[in-house]
Amino acid sequence: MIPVMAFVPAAPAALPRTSYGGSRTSCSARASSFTSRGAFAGARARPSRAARQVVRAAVDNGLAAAAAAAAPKRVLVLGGDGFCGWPTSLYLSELGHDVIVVDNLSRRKIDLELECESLTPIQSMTERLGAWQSVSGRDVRFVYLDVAHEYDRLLDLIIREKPDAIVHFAEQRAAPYSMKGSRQKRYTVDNNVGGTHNLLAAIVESGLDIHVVHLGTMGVYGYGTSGGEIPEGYINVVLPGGRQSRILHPSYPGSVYHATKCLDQILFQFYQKNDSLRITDLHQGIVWGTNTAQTRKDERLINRFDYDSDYGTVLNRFLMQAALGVPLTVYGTGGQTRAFIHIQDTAKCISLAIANPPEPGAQVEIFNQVAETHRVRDLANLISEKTGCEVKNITNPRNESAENELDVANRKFRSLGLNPTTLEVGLLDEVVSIADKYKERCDKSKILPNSFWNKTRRRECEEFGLSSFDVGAYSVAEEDAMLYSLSKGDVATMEKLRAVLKGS
Ligand code: NAD
Ligand code: USQ
Repeated sequence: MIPVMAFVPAAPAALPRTSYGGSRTSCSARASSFTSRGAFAGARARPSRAARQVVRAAVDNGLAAAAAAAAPKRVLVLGGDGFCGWPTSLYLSELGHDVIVVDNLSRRKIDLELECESLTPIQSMTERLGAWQSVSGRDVRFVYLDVAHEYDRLLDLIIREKPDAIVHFAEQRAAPYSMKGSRQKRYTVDNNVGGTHNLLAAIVESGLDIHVVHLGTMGVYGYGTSGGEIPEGYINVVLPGGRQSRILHPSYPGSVYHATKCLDQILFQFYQKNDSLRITDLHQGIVWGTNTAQTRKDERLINRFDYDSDYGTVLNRFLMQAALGVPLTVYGTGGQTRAFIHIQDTAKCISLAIANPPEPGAQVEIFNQVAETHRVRDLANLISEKTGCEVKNITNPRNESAENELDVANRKFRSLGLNPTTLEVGLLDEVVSIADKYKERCDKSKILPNSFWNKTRRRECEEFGLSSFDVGAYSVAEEDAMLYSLSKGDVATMEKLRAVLKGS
């Protein structure tokens, strides 16, 4: 008989020795819990009194991330050319860390495959790094390397550079792309699990003590499947016979992509147990926004912005659809609740994680990297009220719960001083204005879903007639822009052309 585990709610049990120790219900112990872990030592030594004072002052002033600069480290950023990796690399560089970006540019190659580019005009790595040097005076190096398939080069790099920390973003991260077909499913598993395992094996072979900071996902938990608040990584359970245990929260992935993050978790657990690797796994929610304080410094530093149905994530897609004046594409009822975090906070969280490695021998540290949760239809309605755009419910191409609740603990980052940005109207405006600025680069044929979770979903979407769903119509703003350009700004000509267009 298969023993049945009873899942008990995350008890406010004592946090493991290596966790951040602050109260689970308030942030009042913030500064002390931050400093008491030897935050910026990088090494195991307790930081000096002066260093602790710098840290305490920084945290008290809400500058937790800046405090990380108290101990600059050498950091490899795997996947540092991507949406999260690029702004994070610049942020870490600005804090004084010695940053080396490692990337095989596979995301740019997938742009070619999908025939859809970032809405924003991202520059080549050489251009990006040159621009950063000229605005900041800091050097960030770049290594073109495939983490999943060039093990020997990865090992050599690690031995040569002896990084203090390696931030691991280098995975295929789109759930729809991972469900497109068997080629994409196999690529996602091979790339993500192979890359993660190469990294862990190389660190062990190097013999160096390197802190791994990995970008995981909230999707490893399922969304609200354990009942009650989702704890940070571990859950207390009662095993058959009444035995109590604390285990990794059960995995409940909703796509091949999310499944690879579950497999990563098991690899982390094994390598920590077997080789005492120091690992932090960040279970991140959906990232929104585009630019950060660093990427705004120069147009050439602009971050990528995905809007297509494979790589575009829901909030950024809605904001961009609003800028284009096309209906917002709510899948199903829009009752899906998800966790969100702004891109600037992604970078801050990484710097906090780097500054706070687990003690040697400690279990894998897991943070929920989220700011807030929202239901998809509430986001659509909020944006519709703000911009006047239409909301359309279309058949869901995904196999997921139509409605779910989501309550997520995020106390660990908060106890380290993170005060995350929430969906303030000002920042939504900023994304809409970026989308508006580059909307002529949008290919509207890429907006509707074209990856389906299974045959039933495909058939249902075809029956609904996704292809007849009109995102191709010109919005008033687009029509104006087109007429203005054709008439070279002459108002009389513009009106004549408008009449022609209406008559046709
Ligand atoms: P992205 O696709 O924009 O960036 C990933 C980068 O990794 C790309 O530049 C790509 O070229 C590189 N890469 C992929 N495979 C590689 C390999 N084998 N070798 C070297 N480089 C490789 O994705 P992103 O949005 O920046 O996400 C980064 C990480 O954060 C991912 O692991 C993702 O799962 C996680 N994450 C992202 C979000 C989000 O909303 N964007 C949310 C939660 C978690
Ligand atoms: N959705 C819509 N309309 C759209 C796009 C999406 O209703 O036009 C819905 C989806 O059905 C889903 C929800 O919005 O229920 C979120 O979809 P998404 O594409 O924004 O996010 P997801 O596929 O979960 O993946 C993204 C990132 C991934 C990361 C994950 C974090 O691409 O790398 O791991 O967010 S989380 O969702 O918390 O697991």
